[in-house]
Amino acid sequence: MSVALEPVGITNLPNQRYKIVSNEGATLNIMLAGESGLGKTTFINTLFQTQLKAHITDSQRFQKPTAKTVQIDIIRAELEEKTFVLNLNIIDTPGFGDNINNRNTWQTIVDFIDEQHQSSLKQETQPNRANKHDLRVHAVLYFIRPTGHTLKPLDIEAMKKIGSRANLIPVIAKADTLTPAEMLEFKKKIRDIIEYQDIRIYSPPIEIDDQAASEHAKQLIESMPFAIIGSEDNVINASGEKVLGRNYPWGVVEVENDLHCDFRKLRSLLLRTNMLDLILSTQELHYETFRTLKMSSTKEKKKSVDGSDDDVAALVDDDDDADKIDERIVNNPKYIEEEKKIKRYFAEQLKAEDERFKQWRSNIQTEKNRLNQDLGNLQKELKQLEEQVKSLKEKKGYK
Ligand SMILES: Nc1nc2c(ncn2[C@@H]2O[C@H](COP(=O)(O)OP(=O)(O)OP(=O)(O)O)[C@@H](O)[C@H]2O)c(=O)[nH]1
Ligand SMILES: [Mg+2]
Repeated sequence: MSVALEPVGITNLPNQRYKIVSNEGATLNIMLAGESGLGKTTFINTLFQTQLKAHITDSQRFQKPTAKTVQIDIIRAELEEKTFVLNLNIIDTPGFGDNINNRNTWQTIVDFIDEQHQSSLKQETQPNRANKHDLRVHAVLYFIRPTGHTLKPLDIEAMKKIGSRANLIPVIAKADTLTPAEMLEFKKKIRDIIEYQDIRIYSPPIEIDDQAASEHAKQLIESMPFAIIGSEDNVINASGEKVLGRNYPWGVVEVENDLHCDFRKLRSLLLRTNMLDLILSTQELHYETFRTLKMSSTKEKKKSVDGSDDDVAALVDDDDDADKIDERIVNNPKYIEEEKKIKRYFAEQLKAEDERFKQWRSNIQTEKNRLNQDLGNLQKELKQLEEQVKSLKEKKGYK
């Protein structure tokens, strides 16, 4: 899909690190997670000011049969702004938290993130890398229900898992349902939980040599978790302007008004100031962590089999399957040769021991014979001496 857009700001991207992304534009993969009905689909349509995805109505949502697992829907779009092309993949996950047992509801999401890293790792070891298809998740927007109270255990668990493998950006959905005071309070509570639970969230880097950029980054950090309002409709605001927003009997809430929500800040982070950092940190931090963990676990498996570190790269592509690895190692000619050598060595050792035992037994036998011989001689001598004593006694007249 190629969509003509009102400028969203992606032309600013080349200002970040032009050369890295200029050739084929950039690829940005954004994942949406969080409970059903929180406005994930609406948000993405709002962000790109176009209906990238048609979303189900509330009545459809309630009638929908309960899915056993979280779905993964990938929406691809190519956004063009002036000469800059953004290849966008939105990974929507409808159905999150819909089930009766939601304990492992985050598993599908986490598996998807891991699978993308795994497939990049696989492609890295392939000779033909030209058509490398990259769906590594650069940012996960995690939608939090605007309860005003606290985070659910499900959210805490899911955010912990996601934050350890991707850039996690928590957002408070439907910000228009809380008053500004309630929102401030709720944000503080969530920040406290994030800190207490040691949940790793994305933090825009602060550039010391760029005053304006570092100010902006600080502002972004302070605003987290971003409170957002999504809307696909235009409304007329108090000053008579046509703006994206939602109509209420008491007035209008505006998507792009900083007094109403943090939508603009989040958009800036995703598409302007931090797009490249999201992409690079996915590569340099999350992917490298995954790679290191994967490599060391593969090494461990191989080491335990033959004690050497070689040829790890040749083993990584199917490394989840321990049996396959064992099979490949067992069929490896180097291993077969090694095994033969060990067997030969054992056979020789056994033979030598056997010889030694036989020798020892025959030595014992000889010794026994010698001792028996000695004993016989001594007994003979004793007898002779006894006879001498007897004949001497008779000579002297002893009785
Ligand atoms: N008040 C309010 N309603 C919103 C907002 N964003 C979305 N909605 C409404 O919430 C409902 C659900 O929105 P969706 O975008 O379909 O929700 P979703 O998270 O994609 O839901 P699933 O696809 O089922 O996971 C719709 O009726 C939206 O109009 C918002 O910021 N404020
Ligand atoms: Mg949806």
